[in-house]
Amino acid sequence: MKAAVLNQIGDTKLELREDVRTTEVGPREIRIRVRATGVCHSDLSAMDGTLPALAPGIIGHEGAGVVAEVGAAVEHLAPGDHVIVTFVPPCGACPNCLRGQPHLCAVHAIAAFTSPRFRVGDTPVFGYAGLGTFAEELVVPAEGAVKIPDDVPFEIAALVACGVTTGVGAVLNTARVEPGASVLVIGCGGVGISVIQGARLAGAARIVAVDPVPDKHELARRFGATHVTAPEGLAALSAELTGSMGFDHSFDVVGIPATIRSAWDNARRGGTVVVVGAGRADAMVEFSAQELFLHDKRLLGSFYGGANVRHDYPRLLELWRAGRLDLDGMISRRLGLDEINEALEALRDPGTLIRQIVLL
Ligand code: CXF
Ligand code: ZN
Repeated sequence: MKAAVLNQIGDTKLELREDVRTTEVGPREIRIRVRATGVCHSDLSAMDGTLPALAPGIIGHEGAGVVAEVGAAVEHLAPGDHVIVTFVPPCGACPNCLRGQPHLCAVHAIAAFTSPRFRVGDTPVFGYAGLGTFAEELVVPAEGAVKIPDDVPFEIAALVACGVTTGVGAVLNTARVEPGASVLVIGCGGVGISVIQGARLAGAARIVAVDPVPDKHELARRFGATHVTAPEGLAALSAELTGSMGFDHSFDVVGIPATIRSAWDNARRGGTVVVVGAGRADAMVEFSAQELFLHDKRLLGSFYGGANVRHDYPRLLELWRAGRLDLDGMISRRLGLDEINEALEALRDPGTLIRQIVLL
């Protein structure tokens, strides 16, 4: 089959090949025919070494498709089912799953680094984060796919696999934003826009979006931001809206020390600071020992929007159906797999794109 292969970490281009195979479907695995995949910033982060990934590998982790084959022990899925994939398949039995934090299940996530599910000739090829949706087909654990209604377009479904769940989940599950709250969102890419939409859903009264790219401001307004600014304008806006007390909830959706620090600085005492951006392991953020206790802020990480995919995927799709979550508007353009390098190049430029969708 056709797939886009990352030969080495550090490569800026993927190699399109037609001789990629998946492994056989094990008893508890399924094969999925990928129909749509988003191009997420974490795919670039896998390529440039910001996030851990193995090469040779197939990246892409935001996808939807059709079940093509199921292993002998799989009961809850059948060929023909439409599904959304997940990069954290919840095993359902580990302490994290049992305590209600399935997004932290490590069982299959660790296996993704030890069991390659693709091959080129005799060479094992790893799927990024256990997936690898920049391929026509992939094999995943049966828990790695959530069945969805047949009438949901694949491109809409694909968005839910990462960006939308991560962003909306950070608001609803991690921060638990309350009606009337003031919310600050730093970074207006696909996940940032999803945080803005989540804040709108939660009933936030003020949603301030910060991004250095002017074209992102109009975009942020379209999805629910009540105020927009470049980073230099934030202090004045905080003065106007909060009397410089700071926002009830602030979200970093960039993942670099300066923006995390800004999210902290612009949250009110007793407010919530949520780090959604996926930063480097060696990037350090400084906090003084005194401010950490004195300001009484809740500094929270948010991985995968704290999501329970079996509960959150369906509810996000229901919100989309009800017209309360704009997913159609998040798609900036559609491409084919052979245009994947063009899509990655466009994403490197912090321009006007929200989500590019690759249709397979
Ligand atoms: C990432 C986190 C690390 C694994 C792949 C997905 N999250 C969002 O893009
Ligand atoms: Zn992602």
